[in-house]
Amino acid sequence: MTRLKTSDISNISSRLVTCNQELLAKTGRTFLGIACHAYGKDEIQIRHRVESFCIHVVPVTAGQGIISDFCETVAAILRFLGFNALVSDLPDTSGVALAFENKADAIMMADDHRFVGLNLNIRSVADNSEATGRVFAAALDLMAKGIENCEVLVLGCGPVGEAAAQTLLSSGARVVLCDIHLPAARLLKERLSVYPGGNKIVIEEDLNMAVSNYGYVLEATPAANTIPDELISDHMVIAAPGVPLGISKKGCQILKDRLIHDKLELGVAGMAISLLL
Ligand code: PYL
Repeated sequence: MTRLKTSDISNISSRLVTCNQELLAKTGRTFLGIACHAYGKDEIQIRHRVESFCIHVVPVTAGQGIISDFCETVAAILRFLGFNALVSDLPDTSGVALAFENKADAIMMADDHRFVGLNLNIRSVADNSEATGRVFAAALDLMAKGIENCEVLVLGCGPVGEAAAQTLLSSGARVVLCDIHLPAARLLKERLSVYPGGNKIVIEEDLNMAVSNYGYVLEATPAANTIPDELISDHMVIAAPGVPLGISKKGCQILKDRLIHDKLELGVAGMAISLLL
């Protein structure tokens, strides 16, 4: 998992309104709407519930320590979605204890290995990688105006790619897996074979060949420039949760409204909605 830098996230809070409008133009839904679509929830009902749902974002000093602006940005995204969210005054154990003592409904916190949401009432866990893959797959479904029976190339077979592939299968898409580490693609194909449509999963071993052949791509790799500019076609639609973005600035200009990417927002929205379930 790529560790975010403050420079990756420092402008997120100030651009939430703009990014929300851009998502609306690309998918017909907002951050909240896409997250509700990902989890099959009615947006109107969710709107009524979010403002009374209290989430404490707890800084974690373990490992490489705190990333400046990380917790503040997570809380800003949650407040933008309508949640009653705050950054705890205390980190680590003290922050967790304070959330319980203040009867918070949930905690969100991240060490160097996992970023999770914890529902303190029903003891559920929302994992950022799983939620991110699920929400970006839902965004691709919306951009495609229904991904059912479409072939989708999933680049990157890690936790985010796995959640995305599973969500795409459940949406009726025909999933094609590609990873620079072939055993990772094979292992994921095996794990997904138990789901409806999982037995039809195809593995592409040549990334450039794969990118040239598919119009819908879910880019979930931790590498920059995964998709070379010369392979980006006029009909391509890409949802890219991978950090850093696997497409160059020139590639983004070619794709324009046919690309969705962010480094934290949609994943946090998915985590929050999954905590409400
Ligand atoms: C959650 C992000 C998404 C991509 N990489 C993940 C990452 O950067 N994880 C590390 C987060 C550390 C947060 C730090 C703090 O400020 O509380 N412990």
